[in-house]
Amino acid sequence: MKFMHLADLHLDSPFIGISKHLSHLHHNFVNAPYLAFKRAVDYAIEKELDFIVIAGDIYDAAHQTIYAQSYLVREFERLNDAGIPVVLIHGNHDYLNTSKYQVHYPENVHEFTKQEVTSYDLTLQNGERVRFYGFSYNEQWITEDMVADYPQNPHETDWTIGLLHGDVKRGDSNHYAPFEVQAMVDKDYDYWALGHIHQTLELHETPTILYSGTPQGRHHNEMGDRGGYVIELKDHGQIEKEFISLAEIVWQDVDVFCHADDQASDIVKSVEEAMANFQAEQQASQQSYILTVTLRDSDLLSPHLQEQIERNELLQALEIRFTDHLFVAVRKVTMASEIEGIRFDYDPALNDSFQHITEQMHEEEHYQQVMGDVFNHAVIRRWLPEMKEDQAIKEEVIDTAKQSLNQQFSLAFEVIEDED
Ligand SMILES: [Mn+2]
Repeated sequence: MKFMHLADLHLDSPFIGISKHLSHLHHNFVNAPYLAFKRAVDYAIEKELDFIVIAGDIYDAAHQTIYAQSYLVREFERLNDAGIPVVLIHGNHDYLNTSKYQVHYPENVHEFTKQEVTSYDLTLQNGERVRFYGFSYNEQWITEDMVADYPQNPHETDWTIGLLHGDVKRGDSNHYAPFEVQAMVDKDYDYWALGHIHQTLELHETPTILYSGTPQGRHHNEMGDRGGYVIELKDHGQIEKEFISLAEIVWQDVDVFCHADDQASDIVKSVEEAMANFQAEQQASQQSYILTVTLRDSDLLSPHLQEQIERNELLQALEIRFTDHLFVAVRKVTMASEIEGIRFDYDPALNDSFQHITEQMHEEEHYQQVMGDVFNHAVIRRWLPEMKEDQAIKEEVIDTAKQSLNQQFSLAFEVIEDED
């Protein structure tokens, strides 16, 4: 039997962290998770897969937009018409408030609704029977280990699959149904379809315990191609795993090298060459690219040109390249010297504390504390409540804070040097 494993679709992501100069691409970004899912549905229908499992975070928020709901229902109906079942759970982003209105999906869809482990049996067209075990989040956090509640494989069906949205037990922040891999292995299932981690990650090979990752990266930290997995379970415990590219827009890091006598037009040309390479690639991939450019050896450029680049002047000179509906755009140009922290070499203690602070900023608790005033502001709370959870904004805030620190302290460094 052959099925598709998807997770973390985050359909109604607002993408409010997109830079101003790309604002007219905002629509493309908002649409990307939907189109990635559509690609998955097209693939499943074309290859006549037996079913699709979705391991949570289908929607980005517990309050789903009408657009997201109707889009999902429409795609599920296409699968229904093709005779392809869907089995899904909800995660921490799209947790089900069961006391509120429930969405009714087409009859090919089985939705685990309870925050307790239940089972669902599916009979495939070839007569084989599959047992699924899973649960959905009914609240944002689940701190208990849910794997304990999954039964030992009773072998009452041909196949047994576990669905879980969560994270491996670690340190002191265990808010997402923390589990231990060995406990999953001990259940003796044929496959574990995991969601929550946005990159592809295999936690165990036999039996396979796998995060399929998100089909559409939402910020530059979710770099590279994204998609889902097609899993074929064969007799005698054999398994075939194939990554399927689904992303509509791919985030990429690009290095561009500077030379001592480069003037502004040379740098523009070099970045445009890099963009052209992606444009060539796009013919085959049918994907758009959003680039984060790092100018290596930017110290070699004249101080004046460096200042201009710092003021984002270069970014404004780079036009978005379109091929039909696909694009290649640069979201940010950073000089290597800005991000490498080499300006702190004169004081190892300062360097350490800089590293420590920037790492700490990534911890959710610290970040929420630092940003508390912003997030609790009446206007933000009313109009942009999702900002608090938006990972793109978080990355942007941390990047900007880093650069600002870097700039301020590097100035101090120059002053000290001058005094010598
Ligand atoms: Mn999640």
